[in-house]
Amino acid sequence: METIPGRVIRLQSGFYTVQTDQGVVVCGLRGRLKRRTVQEEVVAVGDQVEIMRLPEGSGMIEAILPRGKSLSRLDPQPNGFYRQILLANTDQVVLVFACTQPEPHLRMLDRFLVVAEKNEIPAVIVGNKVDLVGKEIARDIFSAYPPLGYKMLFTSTITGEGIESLKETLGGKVTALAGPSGVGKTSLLNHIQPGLGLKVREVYERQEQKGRHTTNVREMFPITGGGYVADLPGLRSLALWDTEPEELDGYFPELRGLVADCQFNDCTHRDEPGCAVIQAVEAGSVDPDRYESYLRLRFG
Ligand SMILES: Nc1nc2c(ncn2[C@@H]2O[C@H](COP(=O)(O)OP(=O)(O)O)[C@@H](O)[C@H]2O)c(=O)[nH]1
Ligand SMILES: [Mg+2]
Ligand SMILES: [Zn+2]
Repeated sequence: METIPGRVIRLQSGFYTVQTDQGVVVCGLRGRLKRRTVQEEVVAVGDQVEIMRLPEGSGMIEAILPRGKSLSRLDPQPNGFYRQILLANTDQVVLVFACTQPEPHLRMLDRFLVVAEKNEIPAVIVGNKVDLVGKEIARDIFSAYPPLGYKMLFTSTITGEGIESLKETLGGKVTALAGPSGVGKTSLLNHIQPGLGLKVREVYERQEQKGRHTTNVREMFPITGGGYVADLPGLRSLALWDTEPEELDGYFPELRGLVADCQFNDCTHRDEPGCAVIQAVEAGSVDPDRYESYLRLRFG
């Protein structure tokens, strides 16, 4: 029997909706695939699979392709760590904040960036509602980020500024979207594609209230012309779930290269003598707010 390639776009109680060239097929999973060899999610949204079509229109997942970069977290369990895949084969994380209304919460942005860095997934920052402050002030608010290598877009659903760039950024890619409530995520997606914003179920706030119990993405949504977008569950506690304090400086691009120059090789960069990070902050080459985010994440 011929199999056809596809991508899992939805999980619902034991069934998997798979997008293929021949349309959407609701699939079951072959029993032999359920036997795990590693402590990891067997099937996640974003997985690339091979399916067999069944006569009555449904299908069967016959193979799951090796995953690329995925957003994941390690869940401590009595018998060891279990890797929960939030979104498989994630090409990028798009972090949406408003330039104002609500005021951008840059500590939260830094926390999201740590998650992206840890998962080795490129991050794009969107400063929405640029119409309310103007480009100059907007650039100033987010000035710390472009020098670190993060792509930065300024958008407005009122004037249409930046919408084309955002559309291009999302095209053909699997995007995990995140950002606080009220920043304009739904409005932006609806401008990219009518109805898209309404389809993307936002789980951010609900997950925030539940605290640490982050769940997987249950569904991602196709973008006409290629690509998918999924709303990422709340990340308030996600940044630190399985991050050792000592590795945190490695997730700040501007600190990464400095730590080798600290006098002590176990330097925490808080108050040690001969700390290259502290010296860089004092010299103005490391942004003090970013450094503050590092300290908060490391020491609470
Ligand atoms: N001034 C301005 N308001 C916006 C913009 N985008 C969204 N809004 C408004 O911000 C509020 C929240 O937008 P919404 O898309 O629901 O945000 P979400 O919670 O992130 O999905 C709504 O009242 C929108 O009309 C923008 O670019 N400029
Ligand atoms: Mg919304
Ligand atoms: Zn140091």
